[in-house]
This record gives sequence, C-alpha cells and structure tokens, in this order.
Amino acid sequence: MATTPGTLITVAPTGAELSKGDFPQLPTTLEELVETAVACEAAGASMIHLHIRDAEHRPTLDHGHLKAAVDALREQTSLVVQLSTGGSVHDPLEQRLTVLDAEPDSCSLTCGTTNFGDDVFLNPYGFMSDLYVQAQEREVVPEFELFDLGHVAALARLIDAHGLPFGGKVHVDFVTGVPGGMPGTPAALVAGVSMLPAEVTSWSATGIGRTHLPIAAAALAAGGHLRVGMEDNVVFARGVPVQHNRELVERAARLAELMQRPAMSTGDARALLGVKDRRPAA
Ligand code: KMH
Ligand code: ZN
Repeated sequence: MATTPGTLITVAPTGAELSKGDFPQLPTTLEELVETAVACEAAGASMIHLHIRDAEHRPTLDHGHLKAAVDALREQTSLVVQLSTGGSVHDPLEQRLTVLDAEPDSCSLTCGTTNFGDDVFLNPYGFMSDLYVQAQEREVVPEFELFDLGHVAALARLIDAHGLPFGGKVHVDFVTGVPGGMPGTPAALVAGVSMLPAEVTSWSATGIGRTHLPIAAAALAAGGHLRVGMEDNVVFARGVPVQHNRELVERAARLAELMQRPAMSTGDARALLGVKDRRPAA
C-alpha cells in the first residue's frame, strides 16, 4: 500500500440511528445537509458519507430524496459524495441496492452481517456480491465498511471473485466500537490493518462514541485516514455535546496537521479513491 502524505477526512454527519427529537442539531433536512457539507469542506473534509432523512426526519432510501441530496451537494461543494447502502437496520436488502440509482461518486459496502446493539445489520454474501458487481457496472466506487475482522476476509473473497472495483482502487473504512463488532481499540485496529489484502490502496477508521478520538489518533499513527461525524459520535468531550459536525472535522484536521499529514484536498481525495468525475461542467 502506497503511503500518502495527506489525510482523507470523511464526515458522516447524520447516520440512521439518532432521532432529531433527541438531537435537534443533527442535520436531517436538505438545507441542513448542504450547510453542514459546505462548513465541513471548509474545515478539511473531502468526502461526505450520507444517510438521508424524510420530511419527518426518519431514515429513507426514497430515490427522490437521495438524488436531490446528491445533486445539491455536487452543485454546492466539491466533496466526494458517498451514499450509504447500509441504510438503517430496518431497510430491506432489495431497496438498499437501489441507492446506486442516485449515481453517487461512492457507496458504502459493508463486508458482512454484524450484531448492531440489540439489532442485526444484515449483509449476506449474496447481497454484498450483487452490490459489488452493480457498483462496478454503474462506475461507482465502493468504500468497504469493516465492522469486524471476519469482514476483512470477506473483502478478500469479493475481490478474488469479481476483480477490482471501478477505478482500480480499494479503499476500506474500519468502523470500530459498534456493540457487536470489533472493539474501538488500537490493538483491534492494528490487527485489522495487518490482515488487509494486498489490493487495498488506502484505509480509514472511525470509532463509535468514546472510542472516536483514540481511534482517530491510532489511525493517523498507523498511516490511515479518518472518518468523523455525528453518525458515530455526538460527544465532543466529557459533558460537551457536539453542536455541529464542523467541530469534529476541525479537530480531526488539527490532529492530522500535528501529525504532519494535513487534510487533503478534494482533488487529491478523488485521485486517491479513483472516483469518476460526475460534477457538472463549470
Ligand atoms: N446504519 C447502520 C445500520 C453504512 O452506512 O453503510 C449501517 C451503516 C453502514 O451506517
Ligand atoms: Zn453509515
């Protein structure tokens, strides 16, 4: 895996789990998402991982909502736009495949079923395989979400079966600290990194809840990139709630700068990930 001087910072601003009622500062409307994306790009993010909400702030995979968000973010930012195909634990597999119809730059692809708190986040191999092939055909770059060490082996199986994703790069994201998945510890992260198949060209990591900051530090120390955001963590410091996703991106960018791997530009992120340029002509 080639080393990169800069740090790719992905912001995951919303997720599918938290409710607007409990967290009014969670960006759920299109207007809030655009404002968040613009602010986070200015703070150092170069990719956004999106879950979309409906008019009642509930998670939705409705095509119109997804397409409107992709178009608006593409128009008003130069962020790499990644749509979640994980959705919420209640979304049917067939509907999760339709996310690609919104033509994002990138899509998440979780490499296995995992316990998810008291729920089950379902990702049978057949679904992963269909999503992998459809993303290749639609020229969408997958980001492989690894919640557990077994997911690393499943990623190798996918690559062996279907070849490289569109664009020829393989970027993975370790999602650590989910109750039911790998713990958010440097030891678990390093174990995962050591198992990555040779085809992997870059990796990032995030830690859920209180593991957010230590995993960011460990990822930077081990040569990885960062994902931060309210999907993963809503506590900035003990007793201090996150008020805006920008705060988490700013802190990640400061940390990356301190480690002499400053936040990379969206142009560098596009090259790192191998995404197709779908932006409207200027
Ligand atoms: N909301 C989780 C059940 C993804 O975006 O692909 C799944 C998730 C992963 O957030
Ligand atoms: Zn997600």
